[in-house]
Amino acid sequence: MGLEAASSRPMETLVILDLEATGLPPSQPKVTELCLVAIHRKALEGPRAAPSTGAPSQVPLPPRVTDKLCVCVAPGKACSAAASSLTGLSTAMLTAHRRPRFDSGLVGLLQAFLQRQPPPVCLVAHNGDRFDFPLLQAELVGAGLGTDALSGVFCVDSIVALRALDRSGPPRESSQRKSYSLGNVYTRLYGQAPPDTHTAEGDVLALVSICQARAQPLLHWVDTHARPFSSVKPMYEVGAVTDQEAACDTEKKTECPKLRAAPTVATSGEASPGGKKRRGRPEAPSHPRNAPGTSSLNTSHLLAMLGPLVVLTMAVALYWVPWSS
Ligand code: DCM
Ligand code: MG
Repeated sequence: MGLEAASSRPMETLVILDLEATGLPPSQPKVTELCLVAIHRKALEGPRAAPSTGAPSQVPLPPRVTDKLCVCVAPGKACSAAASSLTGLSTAMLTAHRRPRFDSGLVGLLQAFLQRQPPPVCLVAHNGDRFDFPLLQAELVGAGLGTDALSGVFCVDSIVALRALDRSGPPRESSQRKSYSLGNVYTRLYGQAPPDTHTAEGDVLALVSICQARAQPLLHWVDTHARPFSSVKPMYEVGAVTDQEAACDTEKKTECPKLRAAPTVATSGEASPGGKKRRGRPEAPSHPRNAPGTSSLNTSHLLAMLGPLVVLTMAVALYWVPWSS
């Protein structure tokens, strides 16, 4: 996408990212909401940054200069009860509000948003290596783009970063077994739970506050550990969905002939027996002559041809029997 960057250069823009989804792996989750907040490294290095050590401090104001992109997405499959209860989002609600699917239009929006940022750009997500990055890659592939859709962009997982920073800190800290969940890290730093958890924007802003608390060491760690986003493997195998299919509302399948033809795969998105995710695309009809596995079609043709032949044979037999005796 033209965001050329060399990993040897310091990351100039951090884009804090969070995805909400229909559930957790291995359910092949789909995105229901995403939020990206782009921050220039100067905003973290600047005077607003919170002190990096000591007792819980006041939550800093977020940097004044940020770009923000928050989008709700119709997932095309049901949210788990747990996911809906955590996020406050349901497939019915997203559909009722006519949110489009994760389609090529949204990918274009993401690319344009990232393109505006001074490179090198690095995505930062909490547990990103295991959840947000592979899920985003699966959605990019599902929208018809390849895993290079965000080429030139880098990524780091803030859990990995914070663990590594603690390990390199005083032994007293690193010897403790700590939880690195977003809520627990935030509470350790600021003595209170983060607001608006499990909304994409709320989680991003909580992570921004965490980044502000550890700004200098974190930036240094990011500069030395950022990896190309294109190296992230999709969370699951997925076939591309055309824009027409993506535009079809999964809860209004009757309005979409393609989806009506394959309602089970379109609504659930669950793994097929082979483990391959299929989403709303009906099976291509097998060719009756060439393709294997068309025996039922051939049998009916054969019966249709044999029928008259049997009748003819019986007639001839009846004619000959009286004459021959
Ligand atoms: N999630 C879930 N069950 C959990 C935690 C998370 O299904 N116990 C899913 C739904 C969330 C998504 O993961 O939308 C991302 O989690 P988080 O809100 O922590 O970013
Ligand atoms: Mg979240």
